Amino acid sequence: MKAPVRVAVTGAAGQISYSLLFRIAAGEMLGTDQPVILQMLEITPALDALKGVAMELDDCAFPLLAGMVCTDDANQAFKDVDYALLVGARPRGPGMERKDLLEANAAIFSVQGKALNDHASRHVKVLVVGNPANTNALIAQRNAPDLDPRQFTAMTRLDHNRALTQLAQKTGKSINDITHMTIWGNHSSTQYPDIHQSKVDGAAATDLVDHDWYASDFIPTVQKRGAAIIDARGASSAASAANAAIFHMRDWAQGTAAGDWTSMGVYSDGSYGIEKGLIYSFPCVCKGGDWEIVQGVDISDFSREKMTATEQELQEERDAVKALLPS
Ligand code: NAX
Repeated sequence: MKAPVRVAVTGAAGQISYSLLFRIAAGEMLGTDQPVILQMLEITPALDALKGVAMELDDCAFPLLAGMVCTDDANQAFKDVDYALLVGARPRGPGMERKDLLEANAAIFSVQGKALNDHASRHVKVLVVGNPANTNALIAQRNAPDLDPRQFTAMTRLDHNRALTQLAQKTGKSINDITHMTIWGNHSSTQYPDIHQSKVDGAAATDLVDHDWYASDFIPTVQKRGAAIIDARGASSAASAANAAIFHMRDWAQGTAAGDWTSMGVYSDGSYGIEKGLIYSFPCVCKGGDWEIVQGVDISDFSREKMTATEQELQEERDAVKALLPS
């Protein structure tokens, strides 16, 4: 049996974590031969609820669960962690403006970025799920100057998975037949789900669906799927978000499927003309525990306009919290 690795999960008493923690402990993220120590962070008022989650984890008698830490101290939660899934975030309260929300989260993610910088393994892989995920990831990254910016990522895998299913259902195929889906940009309603490179059972997706459906149905459906889930369920996506977090980390740690790519919010190196330093979702291939942005994808005028719109939103979000970012 391998030596255990340490996995931090924040917002550990929340609804996404209620699905996520059990799947990590079952080995679905890092493999069924990889023991894990779960280091769970919550705010002080939620520590009792977190204790209940830990009791349930105990009661599962997971063979791979080698230990647990429950804490309201980020320094303790991130001590020596190899993986950090930052799920907890401040939700929008009544009367809260977008800028207030960004600032409240900037405060949380700057503290967590510093704690990761000071206490995590030097090889930690960080995934930010809590919204606004891309900008929260940027804030954490900027507060962790001793870590490589490439160690901070934001989750657009749920959007990617939603796009796969919409295309599969439209073409009457299985999601297993679909490759090369891309989500560009922000995890928000400006994201751009792009099927121009997608293949359905080897055929070009754009040959199988008409442009009207793509532009007027597919794109808004994927962009607004989170709101549709809230309307239907009375609560935001939880199990599917946890699933996407598992897939994101699994692929980063163990590699993307041969011949395919995934979508990840990553540190922009200027690829495709996207401003360097933003956390922007690109098509990525993972191998050997690292990711790289897929190069050479053709960008049509239609795509460029949408990629720029979502880039501008990320620039605005960044500018709204600029005062709180270390220079
Ligand atoms: P919940 O409100 O059920 O849980 C969040 C938990 O975080 C709460 O238990 C809260 O006490 C805790 N928390 C708040 N501040 C904290 C802090 N400073 N340190 C540690 N814990 C803290 O929300 P849930 O449904 O689990 O969603 C969590 C986040 O995921 C939200 O920000 C949500 O918007 C975001 N999502 C992101 C998605 C994505 O694709 N990137 C999709 C799903 C989801 O909407």
